[in-house]
Amino acid sequence: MHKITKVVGRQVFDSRGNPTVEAEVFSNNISSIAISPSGASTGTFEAFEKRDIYNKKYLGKSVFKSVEIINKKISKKIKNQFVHNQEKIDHILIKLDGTKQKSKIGGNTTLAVSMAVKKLSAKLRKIPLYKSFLLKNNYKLPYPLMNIINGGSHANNGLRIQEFMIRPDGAKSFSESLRMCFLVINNLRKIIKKKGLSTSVGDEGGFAPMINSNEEALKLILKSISVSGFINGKDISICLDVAANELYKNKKYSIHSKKLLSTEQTIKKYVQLIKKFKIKSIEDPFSENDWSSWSDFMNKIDSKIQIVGDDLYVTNLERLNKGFLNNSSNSILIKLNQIGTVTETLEVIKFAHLAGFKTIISHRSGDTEDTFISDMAVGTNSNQIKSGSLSRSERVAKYNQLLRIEEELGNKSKMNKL
Ligand code: 2PG
Ligand code: MG
Repeated sequence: MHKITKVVGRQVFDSRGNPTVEAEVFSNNISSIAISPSGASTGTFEAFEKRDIYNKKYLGKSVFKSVEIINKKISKKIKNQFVHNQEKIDHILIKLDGTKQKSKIGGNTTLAVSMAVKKLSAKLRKIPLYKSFLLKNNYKLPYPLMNIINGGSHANNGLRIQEFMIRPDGAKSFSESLRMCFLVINNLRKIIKKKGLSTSVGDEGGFAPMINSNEEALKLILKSISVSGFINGKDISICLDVAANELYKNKKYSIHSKKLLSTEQTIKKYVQLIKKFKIKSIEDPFSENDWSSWSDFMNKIDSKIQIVGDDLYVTNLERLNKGFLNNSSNSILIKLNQIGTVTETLEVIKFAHLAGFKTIISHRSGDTEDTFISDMAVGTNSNQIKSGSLSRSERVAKYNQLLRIEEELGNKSKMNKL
């Protein structure tokens, strides 16, 4: 049986150029590395992200304290543990922190170690990482949710909605799904350029043109779908992440324009948008504490529309349970660093599936070359994966890993159901 012999922490950088935590876990001379990502539009109930706020050398953003905790405390605590005993190791990390939101040692500290242990276990067992999660056979590929126009806190334009995404519903294989997105993105670039707007990209690799109306962004996408020869709502669907936490003030929302509207008016506008643009999925349409608006919305819309809780649930079992009881949504976004360990993340996914929720595995807006989430999406039978656009290597790396998995599965490979 393989035992952990050493854990090393180090500070590396994420896609926004900010410091982040990397952990390397050893079993004798074999090791695996994992890196924690970092969000911009974060939920209040997420695991705490530890940074050296008083160290001005990196403007308060360095993670040397986390590195020290890994090298001194965590290394000592998990040394000699069996590598394959993920749950036990994760519980040691949870106990070492001891707080509800990992506010002592940081979810970014625990997660890097937890993911590195998972990777090392698969490596030592000589199995691909995706085979080490919940599923034992019948692996399927997730549909990509590609964020092709960036707004909100991920871009400097005036777009209020954070993510305008496409999902290639008509694709029969993962490689085909990428080809479809590739075509739409290339046509969108041409359309944006023709309008004299900038084709530079935002944090998640989608275009960030200087436009400020949601409808204008949606019209650009609509056009690029049809120019590519696809039918909106059939071959390709438009999906949104509103990230409404950022647009909530005095119980009102400024989603559709700068004007603050009541929940009732906001729902009415959503219903119009869904109809006009055949939108199939909306993430975080309301703020994280506004539970009643979520269930009001669910009661007003067609049950086929995917309503996704991200900041609402923060990959937390208690909050998901509340959402299940309240009929708040029918789908959950899964982000490992919202909770801080692999074991807790898998518990949330298992519960979500039992409750009939769809699971969408997600990157963070500050991400890295780590492709753990691609394997996790396949290994947990998750329907979809959200990893930005087909641009910026930290985004594309996740899609490339899925291409490799698809190739390895060969003619057994199938797409998951939507
Ligand atoms: C989101 C994410 C990822 P961030 O809101 O879903 O797209 O953004 O990592 O900034 O929270
Ligand atoms: Mg979100």
